[in-house]
Amino acid sequence: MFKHVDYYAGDPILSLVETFKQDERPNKVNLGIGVYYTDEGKLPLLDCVKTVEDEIAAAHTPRAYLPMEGLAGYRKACQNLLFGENSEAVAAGRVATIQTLGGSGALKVGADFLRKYFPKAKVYVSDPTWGNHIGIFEGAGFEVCAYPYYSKNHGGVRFEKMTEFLKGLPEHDIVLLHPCCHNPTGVDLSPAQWDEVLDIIKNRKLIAFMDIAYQGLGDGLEQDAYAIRRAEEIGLSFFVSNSFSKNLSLYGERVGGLSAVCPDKEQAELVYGQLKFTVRRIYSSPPSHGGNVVDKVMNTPELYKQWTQEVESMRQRIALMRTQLVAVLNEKVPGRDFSYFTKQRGMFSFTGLNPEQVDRLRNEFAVYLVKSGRMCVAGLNSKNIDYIANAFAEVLR
Ligand code: KET
Repeated sequence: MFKHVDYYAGDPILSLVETFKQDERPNKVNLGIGVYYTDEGKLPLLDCVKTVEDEIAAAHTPRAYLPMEGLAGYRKACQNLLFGENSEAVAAGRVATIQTLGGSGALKVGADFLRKYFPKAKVYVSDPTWGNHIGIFEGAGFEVCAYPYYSKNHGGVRFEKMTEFLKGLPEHDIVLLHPCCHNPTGVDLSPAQWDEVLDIIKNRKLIAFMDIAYQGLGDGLEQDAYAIRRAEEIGLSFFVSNSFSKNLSLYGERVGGLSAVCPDKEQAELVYGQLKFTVRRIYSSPPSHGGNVVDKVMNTPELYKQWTQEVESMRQRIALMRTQLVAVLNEKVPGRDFSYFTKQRGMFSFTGLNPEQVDRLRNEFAVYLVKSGRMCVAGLNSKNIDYIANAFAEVLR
């Protein structure tokens, strides 16, 4: 019956987690998947989350279905975080937001919606991008192509090539953008560059799809939303997918959101209806536990404040690891410029290591990176940083 089924070789990021688990070497370090670990190398459960979960457990609430669109307080919280408390678009009812199954679920619902209403569009992702961007949009039936982004030569953005390319795209093609903490490179656009890119998107009538999975871990919660706020300000209609997996450390709860900024309230209502319909036809409604946790943390002033502090300390720890890594590498591998590690933002860094060097790190040192040379900086800590820098120095020699 199933002989014709294609073999699935596994996902390059997720498979690495499994291989890592089976590795018995005591000094092993997982710098593969985009997960934040504490300085003790542990996956944190945030204090604000603990407080809410204690309350939820004590209340022994029955588990009703959530509505297709998720919890109202949750959706409001997504809007506040992304567009700011004083957003004109939100106040005007022009933003349709739903709670989704993580950032991935948001991408999928958005992709299915766009495929239905813009069937002729092509999707453009940055070269390179998170692998599953391609998977999710191809899975929705789109042809996915790439726009120039990262330069291997200078480690920055090929900005002229990028803007030239975008200027050549036809109306209503879809451009996937990372508002902050670009995955996998860690190389972001500056605010001035965003202004230019968003103007092109507006003039060419392209559809921006902004995927923000690391808000708060780049330059701060507000700063990281620059591109989104600017897009609203210049009157774009666009999509935003967001994730609480990383900034609330709620990976397994599948907590994300999808927002569509529309030209007016009437269109937002139409889009909102179709987003709900899309959800109904895929998984019906989002999960309630994670939804309730996010809702309570975001809508209780003391907990919200505590959360912003907890995100800020994660952000600062990542930044500190970047500085320390550069300091150790400068000492161990003199004459090479490692400053790119501190220029990059967020959880990831493109190390510049080639696939053979990545293999050597794993085989000889039990240090796991994604084949592309992407490293999750949030896996570094004060105890393993010397070991890792040494291992890097060895394979770079
Ligand atoms: N967008 C981006 C840019 C992203 O890096 C991830 C996850 C997601 C969306 C998905 O978020 P979630 O809320 O978990 O559905 N990236 C990490 C994990 C993964 O590959 O699934 C990673 O790149 O390691």
